[in-house]
Amino acid sequence: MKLRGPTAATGRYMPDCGRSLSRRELLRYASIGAVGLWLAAVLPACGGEGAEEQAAGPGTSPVGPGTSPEESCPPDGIAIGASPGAAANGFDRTELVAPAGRPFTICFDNTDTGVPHNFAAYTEQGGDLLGRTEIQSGPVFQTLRLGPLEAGEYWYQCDVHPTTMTGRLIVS
Ligand SMILES: [Cu+2]
Repeated sequence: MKLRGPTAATGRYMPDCGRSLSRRELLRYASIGAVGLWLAAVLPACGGEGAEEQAAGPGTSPVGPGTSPEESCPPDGIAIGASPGAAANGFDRTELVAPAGRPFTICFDNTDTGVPHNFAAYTEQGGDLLGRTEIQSGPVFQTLRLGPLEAGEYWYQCDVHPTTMTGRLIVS
């Protein structure tokens, strides 16, 4: 039997989501040693329950969701950015307004190439952490789910530059 390379196998044999493998197919995958690669390729694509956990591995952000580069900003996302020079000049916005009583998403666009930043929200300056993105060098796009928060004034900063990159988060 002629063996196929893993790449050819994943490309050719990727089944439709939801279709279970026959015993014969399983044996074939096992025989070419491509089961692991096949699982890695198919599970995330299927997006079924549990797939995310199984796909998570080394390199996955420990800070939570929202750091995947291919993730996009939802329509009601709140945008904020860090441009080149942000370490000295701050975020491109020093005030954000968010809705009270329901979760919302911060969309943080770090376009500061080679410079690490993050977005972190606190109850107040030096207060309790509400949520933060991973510290990563730009260019990187991150999202952060926050809330629900009670109406009031909160604090956000970049944890790398907490004296220059700061702002007020107004929840109303
Ligand atoms: Cu920073």
